[in-house]
Amino acid sequence: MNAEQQSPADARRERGTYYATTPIFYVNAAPHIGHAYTTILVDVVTRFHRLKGDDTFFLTGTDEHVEKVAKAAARAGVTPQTYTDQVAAQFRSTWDAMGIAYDEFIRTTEGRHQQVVREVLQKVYDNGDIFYGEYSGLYCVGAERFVTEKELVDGTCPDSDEPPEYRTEANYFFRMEKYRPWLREHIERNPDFIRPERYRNEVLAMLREPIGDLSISRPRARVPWGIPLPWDEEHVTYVWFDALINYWSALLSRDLEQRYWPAVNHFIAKDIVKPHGVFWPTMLKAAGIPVYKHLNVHGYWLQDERKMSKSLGNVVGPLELQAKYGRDAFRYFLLRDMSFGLDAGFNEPAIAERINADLANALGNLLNRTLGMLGKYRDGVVPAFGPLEHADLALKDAFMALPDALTDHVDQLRFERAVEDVMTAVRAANKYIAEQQPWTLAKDPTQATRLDTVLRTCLEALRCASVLLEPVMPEKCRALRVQLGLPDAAASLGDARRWDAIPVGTQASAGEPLFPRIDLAALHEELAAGDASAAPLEHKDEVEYDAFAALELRVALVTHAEPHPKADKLLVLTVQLGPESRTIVAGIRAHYAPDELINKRVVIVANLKPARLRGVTSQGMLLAAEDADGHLALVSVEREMPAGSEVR
Ligand code: ME8
Repeated sequence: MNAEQQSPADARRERGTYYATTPIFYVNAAPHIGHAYTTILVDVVTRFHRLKGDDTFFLTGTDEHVEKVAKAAARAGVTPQTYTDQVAAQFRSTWDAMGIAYDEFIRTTEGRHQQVVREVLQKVYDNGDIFYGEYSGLYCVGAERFVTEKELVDGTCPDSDEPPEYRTEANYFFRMEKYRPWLREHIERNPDFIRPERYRNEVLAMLREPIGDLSISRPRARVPWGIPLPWDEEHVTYVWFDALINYWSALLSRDLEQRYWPAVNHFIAKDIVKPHGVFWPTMLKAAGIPVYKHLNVHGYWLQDERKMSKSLGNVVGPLELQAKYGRDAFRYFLLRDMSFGLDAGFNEPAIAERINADLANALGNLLNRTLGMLGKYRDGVVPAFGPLEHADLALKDAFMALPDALTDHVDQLRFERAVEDVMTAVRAANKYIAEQQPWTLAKDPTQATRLDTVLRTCLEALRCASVLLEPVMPEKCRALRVQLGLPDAAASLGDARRWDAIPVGTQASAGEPLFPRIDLAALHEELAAGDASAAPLEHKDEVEYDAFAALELRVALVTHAEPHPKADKLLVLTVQLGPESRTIVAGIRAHYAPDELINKRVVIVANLKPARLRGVTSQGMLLAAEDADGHLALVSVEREMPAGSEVR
């Protein structure tokens, strides 16, 4: 069949090639939830592609030639190699304990990687794209790069939150500026090269002005820990020039580059957009290697409104959380609660609430009720379908639409939507049970065939859900199918396109509850016990009624919202107060995406003196509740009230 005759669905079902990477993580400290998120995400995406039948390859690893490693090793009194061996092993064993199915783990201290780095460097050098020169500027050790004055936020590096130091060095430079016009054009011509769009725009903005040449070496006398340049052993390779090449060296060292390059999807968080969006493609171009296909950028997991990071010390251990909530349930939470590209707030009650709502209530309930009734009415034996009625067909259609919908969502990085679509169908199945009332059918012997159909419909719904959720919850989904009486085997996406896959007569039997409820009250108590926020409230001084009455509080309808052009934490909202429209600047960007706010009715202080916030005048203030962890929720009124209504 040629491509023109294929339907889009057929084309989608064709076996493709999919190569995905996580960043290689610095080995200056143990893995935390931020690293776990990207790694789990890539694990889920590659498992989804494997489910589809694609030829996939999943690469992760560690970035070891960094100055801070040399310093940490010196502090620990060991050699850098001993130190990195220990931490790299810790990353690897964490991923193994989390069931991450990576195909390759690369370390930048391995000979196979170093050899490729030297070859790439030599090639770029021979092409005349590397020269020797002197450079002075602000260097951030945390981010391992020179930063410009313009990039600094309150004197600190935007990537690491650390103050940079002034350095002058004679180094080798890569003629990066030369490739700027090419890169700009490439990004303009390939709208999905960097995704989501906000990061594409960020990189395009960087490319509107000169990007300069990139210093790619360090004097070996100062930094002995690194890969020596092939033509000048007195210099070692700069970390990014070394690290980025891992994505290529891992394939080359196994003769896999023909098979997987350049069908590569890099996954990173927004802290390392510049090295991946600017340094890496220009390096590839200069080395004559085809440029990668997609750079996929996610936001940060925030705790107390701050990025979780090793240097900030506010990290939660992924293994701890996995032990407490279960491996699959924890993965489910991470996938469902971050909207790709945006930041997400992290806290334990949110994990528990998500597990209870989706896994215990929706999916767990469907499983328990179905197997309970099957046991009670049919001794656990899977019946045949009778004639299908409208309600049966509607549920079947909802499930049969999912494989293509999920394929699109995953292609377009809408992971939370993919998961939510399955849950919507699962909730519809629960509603179907409530409407069909199998317990009533069971009382009437003339309805035996109808009862068979209803039970069978629920069994197929569960089976399809287990196939579709398998990339996110591999163990639980297989265990679910075992309870349905099916073999303990991996599924394929085609299994979710069938509605008749459980052989009639199969013996099903409920086992251990797969998705136990979490006792929220106990969790809150436990967290409060270890949390200073459980201290008594500190009240402000009492005020006269008049002081309160002087405030004009009103209901306002949000009609437009966008990020503040100059401040990371602020959103600029347009709100409607009766006939009047106002601009309000609010520090809620870490808590709400602009789109989420449109059409919300919020409460504002309407007679606050206007204030200029980073160049935009705010004509009022939003009210929001804040918990001890710094999470915000906007105040609104309990019924829909006209915009402009006064709040007394
Ligand atoms: O940058 N939320 O390594 P790194 C979400 N070695 N993701 C987070 C996160 C958070 N709060 N914190 C970290 C490096 N991450 C370089 C990369 S690649 C050639 C070299 C994740 O150990 C996220 O994937 O600082 C981010 O991009 C990465 O960890 C940074 O890891």
